[in-house]
Amino acid sequence: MTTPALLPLSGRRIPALSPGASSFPHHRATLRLSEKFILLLILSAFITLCFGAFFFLPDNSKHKTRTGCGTQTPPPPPPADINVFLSAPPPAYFLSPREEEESLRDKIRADHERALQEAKEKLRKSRAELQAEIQTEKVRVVEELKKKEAGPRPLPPVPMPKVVGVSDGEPPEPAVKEKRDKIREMMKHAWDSYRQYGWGHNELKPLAKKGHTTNIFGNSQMGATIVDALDSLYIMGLHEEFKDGQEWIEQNLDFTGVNAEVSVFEVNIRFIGGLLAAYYLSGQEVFKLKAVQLAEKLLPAFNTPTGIPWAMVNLKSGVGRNWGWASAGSSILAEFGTLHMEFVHLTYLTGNPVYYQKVMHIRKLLAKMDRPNGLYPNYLNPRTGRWGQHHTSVGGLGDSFYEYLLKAWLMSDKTDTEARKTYDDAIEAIERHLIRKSNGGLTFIGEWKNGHLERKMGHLTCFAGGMFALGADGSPDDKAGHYLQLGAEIAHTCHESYDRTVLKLGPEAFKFDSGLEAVAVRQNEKYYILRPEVIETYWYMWRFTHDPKYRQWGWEAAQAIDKYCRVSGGFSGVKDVYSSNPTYDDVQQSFFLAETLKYLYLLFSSDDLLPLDSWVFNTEAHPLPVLHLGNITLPGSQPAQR
Ligand code: DMJ
Repeated sequence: MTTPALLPLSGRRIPALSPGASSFPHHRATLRLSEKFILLLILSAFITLCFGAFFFLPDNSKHKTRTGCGTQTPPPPPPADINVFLSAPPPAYFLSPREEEESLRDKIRADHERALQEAKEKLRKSRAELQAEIQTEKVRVVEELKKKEAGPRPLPPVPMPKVVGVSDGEPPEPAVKEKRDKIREMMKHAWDSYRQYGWGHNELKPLAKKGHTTNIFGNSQMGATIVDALDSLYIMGLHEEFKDGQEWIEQNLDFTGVNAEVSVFEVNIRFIGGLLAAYYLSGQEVFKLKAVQLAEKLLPAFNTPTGIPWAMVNLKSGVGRNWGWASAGSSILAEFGTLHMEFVHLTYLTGNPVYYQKVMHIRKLLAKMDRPNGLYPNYLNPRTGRWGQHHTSVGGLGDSFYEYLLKAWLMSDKTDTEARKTYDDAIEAIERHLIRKSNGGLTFIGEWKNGHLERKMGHLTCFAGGMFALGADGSPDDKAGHYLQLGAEIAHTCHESYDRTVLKLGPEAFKFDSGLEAVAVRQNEKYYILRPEVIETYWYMWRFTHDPKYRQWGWEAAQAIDKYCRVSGGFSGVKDVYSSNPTYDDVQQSFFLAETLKYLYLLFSSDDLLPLDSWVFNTEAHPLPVLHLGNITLPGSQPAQR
């Protein structure tokens, strides 16, 4: 792989600079740099002339005149603080008004003559000399920019958290090993296909065999699949592939000047989460540096009247805005509520309190707000600080907000009791208003819309089974058994949503209404896009219960994915899980490598691989170590309290 001179994420490489070459060869609508330079010279000489004429002309304030600069009115008097414009004239209080005027004239005359002299010299130079000069200047500017923006800034040394269980041996049971080997083979097929057809693009179109991107990445080329897949490659022992990904990141992942409007949430969970996990697993500094550089680019998103971040931010300009479809310009709960884990780690690693403060500010603001029926609506207006539409969901728009409350507590070595309490209160309200049993006895989590329960559950909501199990230990009133049971019931319901389809893959959303039980009704809810949530719940349930049915269910899903989603160019989503002849959506999602395959691999691994008392998985399945802070206090925080 070659190293381009400058590598913007947009994939439009700025060509290596060669003498006389234009920086933008395909855009002759604009001027060449050399032409711009000459124009600039002429313009500056002209401005100097105008400025000089302004002072040299006799006092003409009584007459209307044309100064040569196009004005028809007398020139205004020189500004009182003329020193701002002219370098170092004698201090005015030493001179009489007349001397002051003389001094100014001399200065202007000298400036004028120098400018003319420089212009003459430039014009005397040959074209080759001018080009060489321009070239030198360009190289200087590029070097300076590189140093200023892209150059690695050393981060303060911090104690590396205890990193345990980053690899394990082969599973002792041959049947388990065989399954795990199969998952690794699927990972290799997904990665190799992306490597071959989509390298550097965000995702892969496995049928068209080319790169794919979406608006969450600002339609730029940021190699999302590479960053998202790194830690999965690492724990699966695919070290050559990991190295290949690392090299791409070292040479290409550069956020300097990238003019892309990205989703703050997606970039945080996939890129920052992915880079941090890769750093902790491998110890390679480059991942930490890239994570921090990117995080800095996200910070302007928090510049809102309330400090609730915009959903999107332009990485170059820092201008933020919200999705057009979100209730009255609102930010989304699951988006601004899913930054905590990564941002706490950023402060830990950099010593910069800003990340911690941003997320704690969000938490404090939410704590002060009234919650209808104790529920958090999915929409919050970042200008007014008021809730938007009263819609509450544990699936899309709400999901990972609850997940991050629990995980903030776990990640803090259970010292962040405020997060735990907030989680417990939220789950208590959810159980009261959203969780029901269907006529057929399936426990489901519905959606609350303006006081009405919609008896529909999303594939995304299925992650909650794992969350309930993960939060069981430490739940109030010793309800651990209850929450483990609730997790098992959700896992069962979600398994049913898979089992009741033709492909044995779950639909995007399914109903519990009018005699329907865990099946999709609308055509646009019948797709499966390689999502992980059901398998994620199987894995957590397996870790907490070791009930073999979870491995069995996971294996069923893996086989179905391999049978119906695998194509020669990778893995694709399918549009209808109830059709024996499904069509493909032609997208290999980056989360398939980050999450779906990772959770499957872990399901057939021992509990020693990424043990849950040492690691907490972010919502994109990127493992971050528990911070045993002990006596260390995070910058910007209060001392840890047990
Ligand atoms: C992932 O990007 C994350 O899990 C996120 O929290 C929501 N869902 C997708 C995958 O379905």
